[in-house]
Amino acid sequence: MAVLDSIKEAVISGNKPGAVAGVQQALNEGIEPGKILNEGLIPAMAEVGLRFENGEYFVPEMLIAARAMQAGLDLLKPLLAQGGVEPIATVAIGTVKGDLHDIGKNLVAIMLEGAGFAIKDLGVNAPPEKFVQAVNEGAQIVAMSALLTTTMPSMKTTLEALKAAGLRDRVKVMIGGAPVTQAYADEIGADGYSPDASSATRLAKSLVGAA
Ligand code: B1M
Repeated sequence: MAVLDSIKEAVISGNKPGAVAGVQQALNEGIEPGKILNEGLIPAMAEVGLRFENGEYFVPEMLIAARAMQAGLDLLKPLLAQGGVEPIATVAIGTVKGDLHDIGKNLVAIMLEGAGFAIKDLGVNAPPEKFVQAVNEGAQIVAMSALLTTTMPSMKTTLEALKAAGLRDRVKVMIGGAPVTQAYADEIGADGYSPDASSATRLAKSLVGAA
């Protein structure tokens, strides 16, 4: 459908008004919100992720595309909720305690939302208790971001808090952020690490068996 192609094109090129107008036009044409999401917005963000991984796009292009997708998604969200489109899983995402950097975390959240996950954003400086509470409230994935070497240990503390609360077996834990590595994820017993927002969506899907 031409309008779905125009939505894709708008998101890929970071054209926010174009994405909003495309989604509105698709709704006016009577296209199901789930179809607009699955055949317009999600493949567009997947393409953006590929271009990022291939070195064709950099963080600014990805951020601009993510904003365009978010604007289109905002229009669809209430309709998707009414239509009963089920998210893949709920992700509780936050920047760990002591850390105020949120640009990467927000990008990961938007990409995950664009890939079909429900997001519970715990914000920045999120203490272990906040993650524990989110899991108690039903989150199936905990996603922690850290940009400072001094705040990385809070990821370990959060894992320990999940264990102490008897929740570790009920949740998958993924981590990321500039100083974080796969070796660190292995060391603290996280279920996965991803280096960027695009691969974070693949990791999250594989963690819940939706790859
Ligand atoms: Co800060 N800062 N900062 N800073 N800051 C860094 C991180 C730093 C590397 C700069 C430097 O010294 N070269 C350095 C950290 C050194 C270290 O510990 N190794 C640093 C420092 C020291 C500090 C302060 C301590 C400075 C001071 O006050 N003396 C202070 C700390 C405040 C605090 O947090 N308590 C501080 C403050 C700030 C600002 C508030 C001014 C601002 C943050 C604004 C904001 O986020 N709203 C800021 C910024 C902007 C930066 C830099 C310049 C850029 C970070 C960024 O947004 N990158 C940064 C230097 C740099 O990186 N060049 C720096 C873009 C973003 C898209 O990338 O966050 O890496 P990133 O996210 C990527 C991946 O890492 C990954 O996906 C994202 C997209 O691909 N990813 C995940 C991230 N989270 C993920 C989670 C996942 C998976 C992937 O799964 C859950």
